[in-house]
Amino acid sequence: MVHVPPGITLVVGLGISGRAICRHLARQGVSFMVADTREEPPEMAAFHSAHPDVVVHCGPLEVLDIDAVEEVVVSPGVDPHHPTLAPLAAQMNPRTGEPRLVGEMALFVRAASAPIAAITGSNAKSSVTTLLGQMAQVSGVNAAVGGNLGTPALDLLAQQPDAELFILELSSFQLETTPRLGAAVAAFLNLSEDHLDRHGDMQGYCRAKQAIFHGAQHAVVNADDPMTFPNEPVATLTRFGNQPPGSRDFGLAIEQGQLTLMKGKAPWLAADQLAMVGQHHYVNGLAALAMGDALGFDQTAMCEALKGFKGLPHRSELIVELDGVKWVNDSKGTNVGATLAAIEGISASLTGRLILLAGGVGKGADFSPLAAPLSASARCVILFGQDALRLDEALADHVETRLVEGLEHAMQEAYALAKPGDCVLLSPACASLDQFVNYQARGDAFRQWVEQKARFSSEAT
Ligand code: UMA
Repeated sequence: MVHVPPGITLVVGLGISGRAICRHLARQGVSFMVADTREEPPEMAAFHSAHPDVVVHCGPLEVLDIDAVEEVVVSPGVDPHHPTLAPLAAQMNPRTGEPRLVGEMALFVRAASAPIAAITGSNAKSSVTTLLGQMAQVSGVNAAVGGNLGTPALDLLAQQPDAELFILELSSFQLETTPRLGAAVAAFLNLSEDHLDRHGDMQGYCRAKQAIFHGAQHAVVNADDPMTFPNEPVATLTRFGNQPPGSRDFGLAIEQGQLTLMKGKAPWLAADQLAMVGQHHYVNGLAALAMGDALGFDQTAMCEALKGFKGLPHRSELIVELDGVKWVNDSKGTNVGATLAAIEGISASLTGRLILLAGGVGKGADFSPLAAPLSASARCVILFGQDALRLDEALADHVETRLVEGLEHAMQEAYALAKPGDCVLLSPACASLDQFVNYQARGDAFRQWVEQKARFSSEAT
């Protein structure tokens, strides 16, 4: 057994968040030790030189005797239900009044002095977080933006100590270990199957995300997705969605023949003024407007920011139009809900058909919701990677499917099949880790292949 000294904090995980937790504890003068289940966590030399006196345990957690520890702070990628850790979640820490097992956001809430605007959801949370950050900037609000996206939340405290607002993207993993967030505005954008390998089922996944509302002053929820409504009382609430909105809510309506982003009966912005295309992007815009409005941002400034927002890489990103065929990179479509949103958002504006490239690690998801929209809009679905066969079983009765080895083969097939007016969409509905380092590498491979094709094609003409 390895004894963890009494009264200290144990940090579990030495990834991006774990290192940010360690830096935060060091700044606060708290004694801590670190454990990581991997025999060789990444970048150990850099860690030892930054924290020469900190003891690090690498390997199984089962050998740790953590009875005397004051608090355990787990990284988001570490399951708090691990048998060594789980008992501490049920015990109170008398100093903090919180469980003895928490995550990084518990430390953040204790230390932050500015209000928090928090965003969660299965999809689009990075887009809405970034967009709200740009709205804050144009409105003249000094906001620090990060969390599950970009800079870890605890590093923001040191990097922007004078921030007037923290805008944080939060994952279910981070929320699961946050006892009370106390956000000024908390938005739950949508819920569709993801991370069931960690949360067990949709109830467990939704429960983890609902923690975004603990102590919140204002909730922003999706009118079209009741699973996003708070399960606890929140003082005020705004809805956003696809339909004409209620009096204080945000939605879409036809005004003078044009699809328009509305607050109640007031038209705010015609959809065709947005740089991003696809109805799912309009709804993301409405979510950010609803949050900014609740935070008191200026309406004109918010609309300016929204008009200028081109979207994030790997999220329904138009790479090039080649021989009349659009090639769209939605590599961040790592779950069924994200891929559904991309299919529905893009196929509405196509004159031709969709060719979907999908596959990878399915994380136990049910792919059948993809069948109906693909049968309506797709020329073909080209499948690759670890769960290609599972996808094929769900789709083959409804749409033409082809099985190939990897992304490059899928792109070659798509190139041969596509006709002018079509769109080749990489939106895999799966994680990338069987064939790529991450979804960014998968999207970059897509981009490079298409850009090279486009270069050859322009040289040939
Ligand atoms: N790991 C171990 N043993 C350990 C610690 C980690 O095997 O002791 C493994 C985990 O199982 C995981 C990997 O190492 O496979 C990374 O886990 P981590 O907790 O160290 O992750 P970080 O590097 O700290 O990155 C995390 C988020 N990652 C996860 O939640 C898995 C990053 O979100 C986030 O940007 C970063 O903190 C900063 O806050 C990425 C992500 O994929 C983008 N998030 C998921 C999502 O968006 O769907 C939740």
